[in-house]
Parts: sequence; C-alpha cells; structure tokens
Amino acid sequence: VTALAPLGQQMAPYACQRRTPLLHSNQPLTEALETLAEEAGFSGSEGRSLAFTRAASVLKALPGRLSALEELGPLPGIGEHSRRVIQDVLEDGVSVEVERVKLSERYRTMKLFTKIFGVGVRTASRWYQEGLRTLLDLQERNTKLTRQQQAGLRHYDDLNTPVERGEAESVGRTVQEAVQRFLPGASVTLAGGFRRGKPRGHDVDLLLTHPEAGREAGLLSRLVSWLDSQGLILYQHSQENSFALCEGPEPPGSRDVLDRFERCFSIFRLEAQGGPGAARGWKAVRVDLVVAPVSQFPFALLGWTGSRHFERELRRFASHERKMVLNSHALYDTMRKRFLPAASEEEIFQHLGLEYVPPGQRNA
Ligand code: 8DG
Ligand code: MN
Ligand code: MN
Repeated sequence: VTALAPLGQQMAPYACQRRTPLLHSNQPLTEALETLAEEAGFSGSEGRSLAFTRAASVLKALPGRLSALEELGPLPGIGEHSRRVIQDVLEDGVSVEVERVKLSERYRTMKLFTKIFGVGVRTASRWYQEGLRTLLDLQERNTKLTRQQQAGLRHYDDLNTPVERGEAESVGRTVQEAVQRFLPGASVTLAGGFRRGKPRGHDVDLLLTHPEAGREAGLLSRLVSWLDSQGLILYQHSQENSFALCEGPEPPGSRDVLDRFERCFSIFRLEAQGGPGAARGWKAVRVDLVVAPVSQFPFALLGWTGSRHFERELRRFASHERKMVLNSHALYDTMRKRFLPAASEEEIFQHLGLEYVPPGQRNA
C-alpha cells in the first residue's frame, strides 16, 4: 500500500479473511461506533447494531490511523451513518450523537441492568419500562429474580471488575488439578478473549476434553460437585450434552443456535491474588466450563475463542461463500452432503478455503 492509496484498499469483505490484532490505531472511532452498536442492540434493532459492529471491525483491521474519511476509499461494510460518525469524531474529537446516547437515561439504565449476570436486553428493557432505574429499585420493589440473577446481583461489583490474566490462569490450574482426580490425561484449555491475547476479560472460558473418545462423558458433573464440596463454587448452572451426532447424518440446524455441549455457567470463589479483593481474601469470578469430545474439540476451540464478531463472520462466510454449515461441533458441506472432519483449527480453515488466522488476530 503506497502513501497515496486508500488505507482500506486491500480490505477483504469478511472479518474472518482479515487479521485483526488486539491493539489498533483507531480506538476513539471504534469506541464511538461500538457504543451505537450497543445502543441499537438495547433497542432491539439487531440489523443496525450489526452494521455499526461491522464498521468498527473494519477500522480495527486498518494498518494505520485514519485521519480523514477519504482515506477509507470505497470500503465494504461501512455505511452512511457510520461514515458520518467517523467524520464527526475525526473533525471534532467526539460525535454529538454518541455523547447524547451515553448520557441518555435509557442507555445508562440498560447498561446497569445488562451488567447483571443473567439479565439480557429483554429483561432489562422490561424493567426500564416498569420505571426501574437502579439496583436498589430492584430490591425495594421486590422484582422477581431468577436464581442466576440473584447471584449476579449479589456479586455485582466483583463480576464487573475485570478478570486479570493471572486470575484466569489460576482458575485454569485449579480446574486442571481437580480434573486430574477424576480423569487423568484430560486437558483444560483457556479459550475466549484470553486465548486471543487479551490481558483481562469478563470471564474465564475453559474447554475440557480427553484424547480418548467417550472418556469425557460424565466428567463435568463430578468435577463441579467436587469443586462445590471444596467451597470453590458460589453459583452454577449446568446443562447436559444435547448434541446428537449419532442420530445420523443430519446437517446441523439453524446456524446461530447455541452449541449443545455439556457445559456449566458458574461463579467461582477465587482466593485473592492481591489487587482489589485482597483485603477480603477472595473475589467472585465468572467461569464457563465446556466439555467437548475429542473429535469435536477443534470446532469447539475455534467456536469458543471468539471474538463473537469473528465467529459470526466465519459462519456467514461458510454459508454464503462455501454452502457449508459451521458451528462449535462440526463443519457440514451441504453440496457434498457430508461432515468434514478436522484434527486442528488449521484444518477447519483449510476446508473453508481460508488463510489461517491465529487466535491473536481474531479480535474482530
Ligand atoms: P470477554 O469474556 O473478555 O468479555 O470476551 P470473550 O471471551 O471474547 O467473550 P465470551 O462472551 O466469554 O465468549 C467467548 C466465546 O464463546 C465467543 O466467541 C462465543 C462463544 N460461545 C459459544 N457458545 C456460547 C454460549 O452458549 N454462551 C457464551 N457466553 N459464549 C458462547 O460458542
Ligand atoms: Mn470470555
Ligand atoms: Mn464466556
């Protein structure tokens, strides 16, 4: 790319065809666009939300700092509205529209409520309509809460304090040691944002498997009971495996359904590592535990490494460009009517005819 060529000249249309590092040069622009994406999501405008997310994701993959809108050239995936926001931030340092959103009562309340573990946009929105505005309101008006939401509220501050990498590794070691008691040879892999190189995150995503097929069955419930008996679990909600590959060569269903591994959404009681929480001696940390049979492990690893936008783009690419269905269990070729097995993430990219993107470059 020469100095005169537009910065975005070589930009491929799908995020899974690009390398997106963790750190990039257009933070103020992507923050503005992601605020609007979030706000659109709060309003139930999924399409608009996706458009802002796509635009932000394109900027994250630019090789340098954008200083004028013209440098973008005719980039795919950046619409009129996003261009206007970019221009405002470039010219004035801020976008009036974004600042207005950030100050609005609705946005602030939705943010407060959706930061409760177990509260999604629909619930938060209903509470807002009912006139609730603060966490105290929820308690004083005896709002009906699920067990998960009660735990989320009880540990609100801890769960909204970022998990540091050291803490994530400590949780990983604890789980690894516990797993060895029940299933020697099983492995525990740190996925999610930490695998993409993030120094901190909102939870710890751990993927469990065993090199011999079938040995992993039943592992999760024994593991969680033991951790619980040790006083390490503050909340847990487990789900059994409901994926039936053995039912026959049915293609996976809808593209965006949650995967169906045996899994556990939990809150761990982590002994303090120093830093905030050290005075009290422990800190509540969100942990997702997922068990995959070894034949599905590469798909699970790819699916649970994220980012969410990178995953969405991989699936969109597979379906629109390759007539294949990708999820966290398998890759299915709808033309040849067969599953495409893979022993590594690299092989999945090969099946899709994509250049391999290492985890650290999936921060789309
Ligand atoms: P963060 O925790 O630091 O905020 O970032 P993250 O690690 O990228 O986000 P995440 O919300 O923990 O999601 C990690 C990946 O897990 C993401 O690519 C989506 C994937 N994932 C699934 N199924 C499910 C599911 O049922 N629930 C959640 N929360 N994530 C899932 O494949
Ligand atoms: Mn995560
Ligand atoms: Mn997670």
